[in-house]
Amino acid sequence: MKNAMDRLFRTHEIRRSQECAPLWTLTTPDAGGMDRPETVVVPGVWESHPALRGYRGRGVYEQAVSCGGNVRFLLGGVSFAAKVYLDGELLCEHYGAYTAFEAIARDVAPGLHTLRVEADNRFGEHSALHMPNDYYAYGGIHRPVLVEELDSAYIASCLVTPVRTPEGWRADCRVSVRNLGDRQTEAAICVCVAGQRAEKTVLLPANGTAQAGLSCLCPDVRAWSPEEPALYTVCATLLIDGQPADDLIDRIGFRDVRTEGKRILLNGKALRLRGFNRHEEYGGFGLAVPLEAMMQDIQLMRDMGANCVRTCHYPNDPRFLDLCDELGMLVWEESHVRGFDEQRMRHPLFMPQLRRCTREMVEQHFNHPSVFIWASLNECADDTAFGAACYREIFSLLRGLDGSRPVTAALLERPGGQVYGDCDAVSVNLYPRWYHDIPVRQAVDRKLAEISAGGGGGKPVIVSEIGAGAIYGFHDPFGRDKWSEERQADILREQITEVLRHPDLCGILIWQFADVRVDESWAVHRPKTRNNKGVVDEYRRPKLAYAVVKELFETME
Ligand code: ADA
Repeated sequence: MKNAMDRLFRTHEIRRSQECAPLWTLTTPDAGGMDRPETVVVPGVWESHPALRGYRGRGVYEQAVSCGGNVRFLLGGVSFAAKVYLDGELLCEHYGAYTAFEAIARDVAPGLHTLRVEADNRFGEHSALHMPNDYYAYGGIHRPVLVEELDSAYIASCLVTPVRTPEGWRADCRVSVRNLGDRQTEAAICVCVAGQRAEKTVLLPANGTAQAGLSCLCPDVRAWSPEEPALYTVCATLLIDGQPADDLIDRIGFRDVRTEGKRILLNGKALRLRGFNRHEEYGGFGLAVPLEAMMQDIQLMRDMGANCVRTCHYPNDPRFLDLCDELGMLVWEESHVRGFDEQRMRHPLFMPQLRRCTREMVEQHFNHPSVFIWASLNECADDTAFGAACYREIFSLLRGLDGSRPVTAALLERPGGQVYGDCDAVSVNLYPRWYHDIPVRQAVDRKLAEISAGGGGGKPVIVSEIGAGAIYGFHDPFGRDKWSEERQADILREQITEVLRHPDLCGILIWQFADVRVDESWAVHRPKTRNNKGVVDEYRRPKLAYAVVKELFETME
């Protein structure tokens, strides 16, 4: 085992937490799999292996781990359905590739044990969110796996809301502690934020969870902003019988976000969003983007003058969010769903699976100061009564989980939307000059009129997607045929110029940062089985549009 690398800083001083060693044995028992086990690297997706490029089935990962006592396995992301076993005994199941989950084994005899993780990327009725789509549903353990040895209780979460008061910033902490023991126990919770401390005694119910709210006034901290991304450490400690039993360390930033009229304000200052939609994918590594590549993506986006990234269409790796916190890159994060009509939204598992993904996203990524807005339900049926009710339910879930950030949804470019009035900021995906030939300004004004007529007038409006496709290396300087780099650059020039000069829009997110693999069922409209609207290709080689985006993002207000 090695030191945990699921975050980019140390998360425990007391809890024994380590990352599983990278080599696992992978067996692929279903049709199209390999006839014998192979050694693979975790985190990774099995599509990286030449024999498993298109494998859709189960992948059984095994590794011997040395542990004992109360053991918690924390799996950062398994795509997309998972079962976790220790020595053959099922510990837990989880659905959804993009959020972390835990598997707990109590009173494990100290020594070597077999950890087995079964990942499954087969589509079917059990899966309402993952389906053949305009991005690829990979298979495997694509984020780090931790092994933790716990005391009789542990800190499950510590969610911190920064609050601006007349006396300066205050950190409101909600700490959740889970008791693994059969007896009710008294414990003390202590939080330390930017050097300020607060403490509380709680009663932990037998085999249950207790919550405590603690606040620290932090008058001397600096605010977090894209220009000056000041970060502070928050450390929660659990004491049982006066002895340290567990801890949880995280990083926070002090800032507030709210909407006022047509603007989104961060620390009272209007945001002008210039950014990208980014799928979590890199060339041959699929969903398991190496840390260095995450960093390079942010550097490339910043090089083009971007200040914002949208994690389309699902929650991202917390290491990517750590980097955004660190570098002052604003993040729009959304729970996992893309482009469902009403029929799909009526799938009996749709709302339960979406609710769960949404809840996990907010609870796991609550403390990242870079996340300035929550979203969900990209391009679903916002034009029917049933669909609109789903939007409203998810918005109210988001607001209930976190009242400190605005909520939005990227809506389709079509009339009849019924939820403009329910969003804090209205977001629209527009493709003028690509899917249709209406001039950009006209398409934007038409949509703004619809938003106003549909109850969203006077709210901030974000162009959450806009873009055009180009195949890397295909040039047509004279004819400027579709799919040429020249045509994409032309279209992006008009799109960015018109959006950034429009007085009623507060920002633009280009679709998209990099080309991504799509499901084969999309290939007829997606040359090379890729969504080719990236400004860079899947290996981050810049297309001509790169220079256009850079020029406009750097020079236009
Ligand atoms: C949509 C969708 C994206 C992508 C894009 C496109 O708006 O949200 O996932 O499919 O269109 O390339 O057409």
